[in-house]
Amino acid sequence: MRARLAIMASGIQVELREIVLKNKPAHLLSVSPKGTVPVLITENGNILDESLDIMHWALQQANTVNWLNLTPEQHKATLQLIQHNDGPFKQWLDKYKYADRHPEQTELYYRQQGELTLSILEQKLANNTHLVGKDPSLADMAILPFIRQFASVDKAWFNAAPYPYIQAWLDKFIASNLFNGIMPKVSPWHETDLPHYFPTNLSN
Ligand SMILES: N[C@@H](CCC(=O)N[C@@H](CS)C(=O)NCC(=O)O)C(=O)O
Repeated sequence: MRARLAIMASGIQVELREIVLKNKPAHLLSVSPKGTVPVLITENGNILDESLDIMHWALQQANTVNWLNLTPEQHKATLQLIQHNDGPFKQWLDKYKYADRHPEQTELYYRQQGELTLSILEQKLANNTHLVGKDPSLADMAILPFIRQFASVDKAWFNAAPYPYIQAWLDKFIASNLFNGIMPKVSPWHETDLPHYFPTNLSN
């Protein structure tokens, strides 16, 4: 989702092959044996198989958004936030989402571990409209999809929880053209398909 956000915001278009994780195409595994998505192959054949690398690649070609226009302090804060998100927060999120598969602790426990991160983000958003400044940037777009997942586990709880700044930040994201532009479902790719492009319509 974060890779699609950066591609869409950058005003570039890529060929998109939707993957079913239970049935990974041989070509995917041949270019990136670790078998995670997303994977992007650039025109000169470079393989990018980390979503953050794809975000950077897209944003470096863009003149439409300034998500990488960061001061050194903002850059440092961005790295810290994303590292924390992709590390401990994502681990707690996965356990919170699938608490029944991790019976060593309760769902409540996993949620509370995730909330340690929510408190940090809430504090940032209370001081600024976005995570590292007044404008949306890489940190927001790299992290928002995960907060959306966290919120979705128990919407009623999340809506009543004491995170007004996160709630407003997430609501605005979910209402944005950018978010809605990346959401339409795409059918899984088959070898015989004609190319499918993303975004389908560049004027989106
Ligand atoms: N660090 C990677 C993580 C990617 C990742 O874990 N992707 C999941 C789907 S969201 C995946 O491909 N899992 C492989 C599988 O379930 O087989 C990135 O952000 O690019």
